[in-house]
Amino acid sequence: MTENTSPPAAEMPDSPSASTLDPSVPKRCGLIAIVGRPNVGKSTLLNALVGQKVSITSDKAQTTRHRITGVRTIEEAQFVFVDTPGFQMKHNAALNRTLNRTVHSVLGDVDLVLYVLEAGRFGLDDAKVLSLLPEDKPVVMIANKLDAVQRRAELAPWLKSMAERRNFAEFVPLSAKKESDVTRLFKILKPYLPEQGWFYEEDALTDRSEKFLASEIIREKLFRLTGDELPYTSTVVIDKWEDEGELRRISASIVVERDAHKGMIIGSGGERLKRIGSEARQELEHLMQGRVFLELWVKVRSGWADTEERVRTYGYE
Ligand SMILES: Nc1nc2c(ncn2[C@@H]2O[C@H](COP(=O)(O)OP(=O)(O)OP(=O)(O)O)[C@@H](O)[C@H]2O)c(=O)[nH]1
Ligand SMILES: [Mg+2]
Repeated sequence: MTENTSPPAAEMPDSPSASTLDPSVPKRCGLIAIVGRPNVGKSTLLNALVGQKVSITSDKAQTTRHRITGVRTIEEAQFVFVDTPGFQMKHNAALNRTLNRTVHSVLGDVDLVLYVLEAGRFGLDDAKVLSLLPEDKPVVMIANKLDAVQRRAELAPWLKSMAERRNFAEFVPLSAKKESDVTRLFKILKPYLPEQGWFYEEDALTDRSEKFLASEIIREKLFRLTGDELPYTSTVVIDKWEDEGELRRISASIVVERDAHKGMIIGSGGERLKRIGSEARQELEHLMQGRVFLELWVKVRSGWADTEERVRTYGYE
């Protein structure tokens, strides 16, 4: 269940400061959406592209719940990637409607779409996502998890069949976990960025706050350390955040729908909750480069994912 959490930093030259850029080369900047069904590796790819973890990942479907922006500036080009929740059709609760709306609203604004699949697989859920992609935008097909493909020879006919489904701008089989693949992807994407000024500072990584990242990191540990028995509707809310010099005092609640779920998270003798807290604290200390005191609570709020109002209260746009 534990996974390597640090993404490979893409092997790109350090971006020169703006003042050293050749002024005769125009700046480029573009919005690139990352879409696909749940669990294909969208967030893993985003983190690899940014060179730092900005979006949480797990082997459970529907890990990502928000639109998350990750930024990478290389020489004159600023890539603004938008990670999205895996498009979901199975359930129809308010949470899912909200997640799907997020995907739709992202697609309206972007210059380019990365449509992520698992290499060699194209199911109904992948087809549904494909049918949502706008006709008038270039779409790059990413066949991810190439490292997991046993029979490479079968990939060529699969790619050919994919080419018949839509006029894709590019086909890129890769592994989001392989540094050289990620470097190659930047070169492929750069020509699609429009010539225009940058939207973010040169060293920006994300538009999300530390507080948001903290709640997400706790949710990641929760997802990774509980089995499939924990419904995906559990969420995390930061109740208190105090900076005392180098020390951060954070108090957070894990919100679940049933008493039984509360027991699963706490575990026997409180062991599981302790482990979630301690793994989250270590990662937060690494992210914030300072000591963190983390207090975790578990609360039951039945039906929170079923009403749109509650979903909004918990920070889903
Ligand atoms: N073998 C292999 N596994 C990968 C690769 N990329 C991602 N994964 C794994 O696939 C699982 C899902 O990754 P995520 O990045 O969370 O997937 P996602 O598409 O963002 O999922 P949702 O947010 O739920 O829509 C995790 O267990 C990753 O470690 C890859 O290139 N190779
Ligand atoms: Mg994700």
